[in-house]
Amino acid sequence: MPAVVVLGAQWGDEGKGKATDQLGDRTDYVVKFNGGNNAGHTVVIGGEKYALHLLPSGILSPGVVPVIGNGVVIDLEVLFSEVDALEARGVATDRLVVSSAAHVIAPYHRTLDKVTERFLGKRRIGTTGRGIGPAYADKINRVGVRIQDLFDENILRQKVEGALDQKNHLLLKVYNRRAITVEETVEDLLRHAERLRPHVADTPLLLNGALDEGKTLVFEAGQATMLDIDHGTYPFVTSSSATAGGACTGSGIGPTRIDRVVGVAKAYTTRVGEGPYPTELFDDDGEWLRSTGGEYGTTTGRPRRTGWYDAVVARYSSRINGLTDLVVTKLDVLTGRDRIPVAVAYDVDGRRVDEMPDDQSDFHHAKPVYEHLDGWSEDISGAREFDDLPKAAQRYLLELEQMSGTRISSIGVGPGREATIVRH
Ligand code: 2SA
Ligand code: GDP
Ligand code: MG
Repeated sequence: MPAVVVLGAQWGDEGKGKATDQLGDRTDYVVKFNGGNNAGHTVVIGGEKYALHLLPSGILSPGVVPVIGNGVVIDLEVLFSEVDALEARGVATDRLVVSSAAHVIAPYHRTLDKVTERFLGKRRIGTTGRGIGPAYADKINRVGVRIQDLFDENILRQKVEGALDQKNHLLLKVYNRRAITVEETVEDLLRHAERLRPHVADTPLLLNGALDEGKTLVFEAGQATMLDIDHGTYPFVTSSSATAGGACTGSGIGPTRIDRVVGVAKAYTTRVGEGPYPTELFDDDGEWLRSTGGEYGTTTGRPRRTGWYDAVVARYSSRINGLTDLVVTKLDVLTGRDRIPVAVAYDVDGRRVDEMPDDQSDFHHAKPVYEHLDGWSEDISGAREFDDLPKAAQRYLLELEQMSGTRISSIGVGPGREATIVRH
C-alpha cells in the first residue's frame, strides 16, 4: 500500500486520527494536506490519550516522518506549543517536516474569524475561531504569507503590508475595531522563524522521491467530505479541500500515484457547527449518543450534534472520493439498543430522494427515510475478529456496507489502538 489517503466520510471526528495511527507501523510518511489547528484528532495508545491539532498523527509513531503539506494553514504559536507538549511527554518531534509553500495563520486571521462570525449573527458558520477561513481567503486572494516568506524580512514586511491594506479598512470602517500594524504582525510571525527553519523543505520533491523509492505514505485529511469547500454543505463548510482530490493539491503528488482511498465513518453521525443535518436527533436518543460516545469537540470542547447513520451521505462520500475502503468506527457506542435506525433515503417535500440532493435547499428540507436494523446488547469492546461480534452487529455492518457501496475493511470497537477488527 504505497500511497493511501485517509479521510472523513461524514462531518468530521469519525476517528481519522486513530485510523491513521493504526497504519503507523506499516508507514514511512504521514502527510497532513489540508486544514490547520481547527482539526482535533484523538489517539489513545496504551491508555495514554493524545489530542493532535496541527501535527500529523504520524508524530506518535517513532519510525514515521510526519509532514505538514503545502495545503495546510499553520499557526506557528500553536505548532510549537503542540511540539513542546509532546516533547514534555517523551514524544520526539525532530522528524517533523513542514512545506515551504504552506500558508501562515497571522493574528489578524484569528481576529477576523471571530468578528466575522459575530457580525454574521444568525447566519454564522459556527467556525472553530482559529483563523482558518480568513487565512485561506488570503491564499485565494493572493495576499497570503507563506512559510518561505518568514526567512526574508523585507519580503515578509511587503506581504504583510499587502495583506493588511484591505483588512485595516474593514476593521476600522466596518467592524469598528483598531487597526493592526505591520510591525506587530511581523514581530509576531518572526518569533518562531528560526526554530522552524530546520524543519522546512520542498515537500512535493521529498514526497515524490519517497514514492519513487517505494516508501509507504499516508495522506491524512482534516475535517471531512461534508465539510469540504466544494463538495460539502456550502456555505456551512470549512475553507479547504478535505476530499481525496485535496490530497493531491495539498501535498504536490499526482492522482495516478494514489493506491487506496479510505473513508472513515462512525456507526452513527455527528456534526459540530451550523448547517443542515438530516438525521440529527433533538431527543433523548441524541443526548444518549452524545454522552455514550463522548461527543465533544477535541479542539473547542463544543458539544457535537448527534444523529443516526446516514447511508445517503456514505454513498455520496464513496462517489466523491472514489473510496476503496470504509472504516466504521465507534460500533461499541451503539451497544444496548433494541433497534437502530439508518437513513436509506430522504423525503424532500413529499418526494423520495435516494441520492444526495444537488440543490442545497432540498438538502435543508430533507427528512430521513429510516430502515430499522436489529441491535445487540453484548459488550463488543473485546472483539478482535468479525466473527467475535454478535450476529446482529455483523448484520448491521453488512447492511451498512451494502447501503454505502464500499467494502468495510476495518471496524472500531473502542478508542484504544488495539480495539479494532481488521477485515481486509
Ligand atoms: P473552521 O474553523 O472555519 O474550519 O469551521 C468551519 C466549519 O468546519 C467545522 N469544523 C469541524 N468539524 C468537526 N471537527 C472539527 N475539529 C474539532 C474536533 C472541532 C471542535 O475534532 O472536534 O473541537 O470543535 C472541525 N474543525 C472545523 C466547524 O465546526 C464549522 O462547521
Ligand atoms: P478525528 O478528528 O476524525 O480524528 O476524530 P476525533 O479524535 O475528533 O473524535 C473521535 C473520538 O472517538 C476520539 O475521542 C477517539 O478516541 C474516539 N474513537 C475513535 N474510534 C473509536 C471507537 O471505535 N470506539 C470508541 N468508543 N471511540 C473511538
Ligand atoms: Mg476531530
